Amino acid sequence: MAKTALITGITGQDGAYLAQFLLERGVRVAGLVRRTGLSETALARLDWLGITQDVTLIDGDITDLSSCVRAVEMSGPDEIYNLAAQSFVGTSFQQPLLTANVTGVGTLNMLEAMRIACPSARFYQASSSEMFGKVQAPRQSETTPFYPRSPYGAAKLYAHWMTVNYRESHGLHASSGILFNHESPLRGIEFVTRKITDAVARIRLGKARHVQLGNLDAARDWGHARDYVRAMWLMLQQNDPADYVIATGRTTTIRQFCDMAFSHVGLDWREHVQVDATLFRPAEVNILLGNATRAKQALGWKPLASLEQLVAEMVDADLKRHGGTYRNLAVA
Ligand code: NDP
Ligand code: GDR
Repeated sequence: MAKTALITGITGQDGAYLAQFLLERGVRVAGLVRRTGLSETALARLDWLGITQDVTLIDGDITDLSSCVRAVEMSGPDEIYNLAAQSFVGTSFQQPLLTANVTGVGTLNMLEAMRIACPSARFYQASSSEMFGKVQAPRQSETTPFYPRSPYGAAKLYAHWMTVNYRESHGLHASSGILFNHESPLRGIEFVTRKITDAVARIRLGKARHVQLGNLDAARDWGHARDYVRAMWLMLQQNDPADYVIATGRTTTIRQFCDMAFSHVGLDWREHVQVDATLFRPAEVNILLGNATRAKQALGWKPLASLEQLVAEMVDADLKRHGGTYRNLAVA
């Protein structure tokens, strides 16, 4: 019998890749989608992957418990992937209550919906390396103490502990993936990697000259979203629920990322990147570096894409979006 999965946040980067991954394995996929998320632009990622017609979309909002219960009842899932969130750290400083409601309490709504309507399903929570924030160890693993530095990080920490609590007090098969940053051509334009690769494409094609960025010294452990959704699925295939760090074990500054992305099309980043102090965050997460040993040993998971491949794929996709390819240009 084919399994059924319910994905909240199916219109986001990870939701789209996860839906594709599950469909390829014969899993039926349903997604909780906000009414505004049913517009053509909101479905762009599913369209990009060519799978919009292959998934069942259920109208609802994660901040509304009745929507969550209804989505679980309608789809009857074997697996629930809770990816919906206000996921942009910068916005969480300006909209802390909305972030708490969506990213924090929204998770509790989904856990309650599962406990009430489908307690034998398996639950995945999209936890985040932002929970480590002001890092308490040079490499962060499942045992590193948390120290969130933003309303987003604090909301994710609440959701993380509620997931652990529902596992321990209600016996739910609920796992939490503490995922470090992961990117792709489907990354939202507000996040720094995509902002850079989009700018590289526009500058290369003569449509722009500069890009304004904030803190270039921050460092992140960046992987490819396609590798990370595989880890989510692996967690739910285990007999016992648990928490896992998913990371590459390599950290890179924003400055170095700029160098890689601009060099990919033969440009010098120093001629095009301008620092704008207004883009600095009120409290910064300076460096993240994950230790995914548990996932490697227990799940057999490891990242397949290198950062170099990721950067090249993102820049090439943005060149295509803006109507050109680097190799077609007489600038090489
Ligand atoms: P995105 O921002 O791309 O996607 C977020 C999704 O949540 C969208 O589908 C959005 O729908 C949906 N959503 C937002 N608010 C609501 C709501 N009130 N009700 C229902 N759906 C809602 O995030 P990613 O795909 O990058 O990340 C997926 C999850 O993983 C998020 O929870 C994120 O916080 C977490 N995470 C991400 C990491 C990363 O590096 N990408 C790392 C660690 C954790 P809409 O299209 O309508 O806006
Ligand atoms: P992050 O991702 O906050 O790590 O959260 P983001 O790409 O927004 O920032 C990474 C780092 O880059 C610095 N930075 C800038 N960031 C943005 N967005 N725009 C800029 O112009 C800019 N200049 C410098 C930031 O200060 C920061 O240090 C992502 C999200 O996907 C979360 O949902 C997820 O939980 C974490 O990754 C892990």
